[in-house]
Parts: sequence; structure tokens; C-alpha cells
Amino acid sequence: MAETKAGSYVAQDGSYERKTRYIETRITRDGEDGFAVEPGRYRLVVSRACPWAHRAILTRMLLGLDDVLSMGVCGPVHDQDSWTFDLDPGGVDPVLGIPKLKDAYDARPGGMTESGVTVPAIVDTTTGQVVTNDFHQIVKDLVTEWTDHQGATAPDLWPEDLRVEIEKMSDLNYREVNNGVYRCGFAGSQEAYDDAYDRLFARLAVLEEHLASRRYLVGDQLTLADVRLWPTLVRFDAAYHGHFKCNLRKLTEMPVLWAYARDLWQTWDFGSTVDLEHVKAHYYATHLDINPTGIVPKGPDTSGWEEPHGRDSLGPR
Ligand SMILES: N[C@@H](CCC(=O)N[C@@H](CS)C(=O)NCC(=O)O)C(=O)O
Repeated sequence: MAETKAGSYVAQDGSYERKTRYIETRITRDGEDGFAVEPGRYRLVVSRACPWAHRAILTRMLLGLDDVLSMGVCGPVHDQDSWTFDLDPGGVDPVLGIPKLKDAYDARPGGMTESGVTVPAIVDTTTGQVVTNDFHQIVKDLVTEWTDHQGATAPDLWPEDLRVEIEKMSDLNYREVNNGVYRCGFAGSQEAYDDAYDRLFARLAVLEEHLASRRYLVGDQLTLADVRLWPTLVRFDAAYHGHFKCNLRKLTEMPVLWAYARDLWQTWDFGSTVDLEHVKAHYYATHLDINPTGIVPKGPDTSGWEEPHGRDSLGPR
């Protein structure tokens, strides 16, 4: 097996605490932080493995921003140093001309920040510097600051009258589900794992009931609440059920959430943004303190994603 320099992820003292330091510079319509919205100027750098990057990929796709905000895709496995552009010819991002995402972080005035080299990140192609890696704000700004460049049929993912409810729903889902799976997987004690596991499946049970009579999480339209939850659902059986020991049920054994997830995959083309081979390669081969052999599972069978979802009767697209 190849030698690796993967980091250690399991919490040493019980409960997993996520690092939430970000570069908070914003790209806005008026450019108040020095970075104005400008077609063709910025590059969104992602890994298709990462659920936080997935939110940005989905939002960019839904809003029709593909032609104005280009995207660089890193390979699924990173080491302690950096994500790399190993999928590209010569191992170099064709727009940024760099082999490692770290190079764009180092190019910032003041150099590397405490946030570490994370995806998603937006890089200014004119200077080669990372502008932001604050995934919460990146997604909101794509919705609210890039409106002049969005496609004619772009859905309103963050309608003013639903924002309070969307944020409340998303906060709960983030704590118990999106980050809850990590709290299971990286727990450093049995108690911490048991607690995270119980809370995760309690929240999924609430969502299973909530979505039984409505097509979307908030209101009767697709919103950021759905965009934020979905990346965790799509990774559930391939990564979290096994690797993170979230194994009370698979997604495919929660009939409402499974149909809801398939609906978005099919109806809104979320499926076109997914690479489950990258997801599996990332989780199983990067977190070697959980999976020391680095062996990546062959399954699960993913053919079910194209099965009819039967949710049209719950409301319009
Ligand atoms: N660090 C941010 C989110 C972004 C993030 O964690 N991205 C992961 C991939 S899913 C990453 O880039 N990890 C690289 C590293 O931590 O070295 C947070 O925890 O809120």
C-alpha cells in the first residue's frame, strides 16, 4: 500500500468539534471587500467528495451560473498538505496553472490562514489568490449577489418570506444530520458516538414524517434547506452507513427520505453533480485512522436512484 500522510480525524477527547474558521472575504455586487461579482473572473474549486462543496456545486448549477463562474475539481483524496488537481492533465488546474489548492491559499496576502486548505474555495483568477472558503456565505452570495448573471429560469432558493424558516430548518439539520454523521464517525468515545447516533436517527425520523406530506422541506418549493440537506443524504449509504457507523438504517430503508432524495436527483438533475466513486475514495482512503487499510468498498448498488419517486402528487416542481 502507498505510504500516506493523511491527517488524524478522530476526536482525542470524546466529542468531535468541527473546525469552523473561514476566510470570510465576500464577493459582492458592490465589491465592498475588494472583490466585485464579475463573469469569468473567479473559479470555484471543489472536490466532488465533499458535502460542503456539494452545496456550492448544486447552487451554481441550479442558478445557471456555470458560464460565469468556472469550476476546478480536485481529486478525491487529499493528504495533510493539500487537495491537488491530480485529475487534470499534468496534474495542474488548466485555469489557475497550479498543482495544489494550497498554492492559491499561500498566494493570499499574509499567506495561509488558520482555516486550513479546505474546499469549497473561490479563487480570483486575476491574482491566483483564494478569496473565500466560507461555504455558508459562498452559497448565500451565489443566490443574492450574482442575480444579474443567473439563468432566466433560476429558482429563488432563499425567498425572503421563508428565510427564517429555512435557517431554522437548516440549523437543526446541520447540527444533527450534516455534521451529525461526522460526530458519529469521528467520535473519540463510545458515549460521544452513542449520543451522536441517537440524535442523528431521531432527526432523520422527524424528517421522514415531515416530508411524508410535503414535497420540499420548507414552503412548497425547492429552497436552500433542501440544497443543504441533500449532499448528506446522497452520501449516506455509500459512506456514512459503513465508514461513519451510521447504521441503524440505510437511506434506502427510510422510504420517505429515499423517495425525496430520488425526486431531487431526477427532477432537479442533482444526480448530474454526483460522483459516488469520489465520495467513497475520499472517505475510506483519507480517514485512515478510522479505516487503516484504506480499502474502498465496491458497493452499494446505486441503480435505485433512477427508480420512480412517486412524489409529484405532493406538490408542483
Ligand atoms: N472546514 C469547514 C468545511 C469545509 C471542509 O471541511 N471541507 C473538507 C472536505 S469535506 C476539507 O476540505 N478538508 C480538508 C482538510 O480539513 O484538510 C467546516 O468544517 O465547517
